[in-house]
Amino acid sequence: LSRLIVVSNRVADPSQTARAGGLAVGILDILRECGGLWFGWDGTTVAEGEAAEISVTEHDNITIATMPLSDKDYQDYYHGFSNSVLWPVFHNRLDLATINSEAVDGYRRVNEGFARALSTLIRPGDLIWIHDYHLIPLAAELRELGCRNRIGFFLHIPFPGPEVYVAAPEHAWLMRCLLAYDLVGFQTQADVSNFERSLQELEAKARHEGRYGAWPEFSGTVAAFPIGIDVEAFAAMARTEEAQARIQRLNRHASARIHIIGVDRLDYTKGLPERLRSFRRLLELYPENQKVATLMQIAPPTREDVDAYADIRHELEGMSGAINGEFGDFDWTPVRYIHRVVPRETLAALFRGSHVGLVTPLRDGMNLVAKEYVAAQDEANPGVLVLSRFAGAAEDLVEALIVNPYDPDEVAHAMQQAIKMPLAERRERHAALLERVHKRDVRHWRESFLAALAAGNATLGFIPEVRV
Ligand code: ADQ
Repeated sequence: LSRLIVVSNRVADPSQTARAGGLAVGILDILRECGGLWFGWDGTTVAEGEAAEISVTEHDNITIATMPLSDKDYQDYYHGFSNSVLWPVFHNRLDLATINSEAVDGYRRVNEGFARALSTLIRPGDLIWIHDYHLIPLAAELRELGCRNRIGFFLHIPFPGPEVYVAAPEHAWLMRCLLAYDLVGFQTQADVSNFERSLQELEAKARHEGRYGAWPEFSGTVAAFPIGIDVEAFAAMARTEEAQARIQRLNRHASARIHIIGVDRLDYTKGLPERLRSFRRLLELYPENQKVATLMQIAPPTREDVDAYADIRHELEGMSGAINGEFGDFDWTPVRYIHRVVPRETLAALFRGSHVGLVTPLRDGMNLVAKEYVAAQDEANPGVLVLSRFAGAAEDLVEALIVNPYDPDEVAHAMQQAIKMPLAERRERHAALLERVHKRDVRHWRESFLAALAAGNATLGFIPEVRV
């Protein structure tokens, strides 16, 4: 078995597995199984000019190698290009992209630096798996340094269509960087098709301008590997006695009988103001839900140093205050808004105790909350998932109530349909969803990706039929 090297912007701490999310655990498991190394930023910054030393530690079978960034690198690479350009552009939010050339330089510089540090740790035969938009140029930089190992890339966020993709600065360079991989994995078939169309348009443009010779030949594989969760582990958390007690407390203390839940990082891609607007419409269009239904929105802070994130926080606080002021009563608070991280066990219990799971991002690579909501339900009396058509998860989870998150009336109707849905239909939809969530779980995701990376030699557009 080849040794596996995983590279991602942030690295999970193997000694803190209990607190880590499903994805981190999924990656740690495979590293433990085949022995491996996880490389990335250590989350700290050092002053300009101070040496950024790589630190290497061993945990059982896993080597963790991390390094700090300089303050300027953090600003340009992380805050600047990754989160203020690639994140909004790839999520179709050109209006929120802040484009400046220093940020691109920083992005290039950090990827070069990571490649130099990582190349000292690579052995012949290692499989290298690079994650996400922060690190698109890493394989090209490693190739420059003579690395001939098989290198795969997985993009956790959507890939936009060509008309949006070309708004990213240096998009032709970024595309060439992607062609340095042996395997490029996306969340959905829609992303694969967007990537292929963007590539074809750039090739056509280069050919038209007589520069076709300069365009690199791509011999790698492109395919969709929809990410999943550890279904059993999450379901088990929702079934504990403690979870049961929490659900009972929720029902005893709240005057509301119907619980609707949303759980998302506080990010403008998650459609939170639109969601509150839809909940307001539910109360207006179906007043029987007043004093009866509650929306619990859990939205922990992220990336608060980016302006757009501070804006969304204020907007949300204003909107939930307005709904509560207008509709609320002495014994009923329509919106419960919680702005912090909640332990995963608590989330699992809250999902299980909620009649409706509201997952309505404006754009999302996959969305694991949708899958966690399904996994946490009581099969005998399950809640209903209302899911945005713009979440990657909607490609597979077709038995959810699929909605357009921009249309508050449509989402309100779907919530009402979910509230009124007969038990037989809820069970039927849930059983079908649970089967899908099981089939494409986190193990299937990582094993099918790694099988394709190890096997190689397919051509563009080939979808490997890997069953593990
Ligand atoms: P995210 O945008 O972070 O991930 P998501 O897939 O929903 O979105 O994952 C969020 C995770 O954080 C879930 O496991 C959820 O339970 C957890 N979480 C959210 N709020 C929490 C809270 N208050 N307390 C504790 N935990 C909380 C990116 C992409 C997604 C893609 C994933 C994985 O944007 O589209 O699905 O990567 O590839």
